[in-house]
Amino acid sequence: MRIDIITVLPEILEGPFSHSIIKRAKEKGLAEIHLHNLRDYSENKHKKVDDYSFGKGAGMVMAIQPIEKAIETLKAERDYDEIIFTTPDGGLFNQREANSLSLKENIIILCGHYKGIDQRIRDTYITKEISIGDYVLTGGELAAAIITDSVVRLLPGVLGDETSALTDSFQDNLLSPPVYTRPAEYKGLKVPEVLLSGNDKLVDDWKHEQAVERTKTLRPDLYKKYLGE
Ligand code: 6GU
Repeated sequence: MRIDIITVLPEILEGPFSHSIIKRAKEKGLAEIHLHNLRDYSENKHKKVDDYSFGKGAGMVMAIQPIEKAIETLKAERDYDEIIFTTPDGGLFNQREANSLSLKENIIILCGHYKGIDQRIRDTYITKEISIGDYVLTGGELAAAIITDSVVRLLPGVLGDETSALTDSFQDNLLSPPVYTRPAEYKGLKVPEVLLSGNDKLVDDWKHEQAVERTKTLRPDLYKKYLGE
């Protein structure tokens, strides 16, 4: 899978993709992540990418020209399955969306900034608008990092068997059960007996029970989905 991210702040996104699992996914050739500095596409002599908004209302708006050039340049190279814009007024991102994006071949993520982008870009190019939660960030870069991370870890071969995405929280609308490692007793704190039993069926039943109980208590909204309500 290839992900092209268009941003005015590529520096922010260099860190998140240079470590651990995502770094390894890139090295194995399972994911290509390309950062594009929007300023490089500006035809303005000062490399400006924003301008005052028409009508009343404070705040700068990301202009059409650099974004159009960036997107058209990429589209000339390959077809894109999705052109995503990160914005607080987008649809809420969740595991289902991550699963769905992980099946695409090529996607563009355009990071929002300032007071938004010229609506004509949204009307012309954007196929999906995504928000990562009901709060406001200074820009869409962290959202793009979150989307990319959650999608790349789902690609076949990225996670080993023991960390398989199939047992994730949210995969079946349940939180994960508690986990323990050695020692079996630490300063009087004991690991639940059943986990030491060696009885796979008992262990699986216990884990499921715990997952259901946790979800009911911590995420009643998710519990309703689990029950199919
Ligand atoms: Cl995608 N962008 C910004 N600026 N704020 C957000 C967001 C995105 N998602 C939640 N808050």
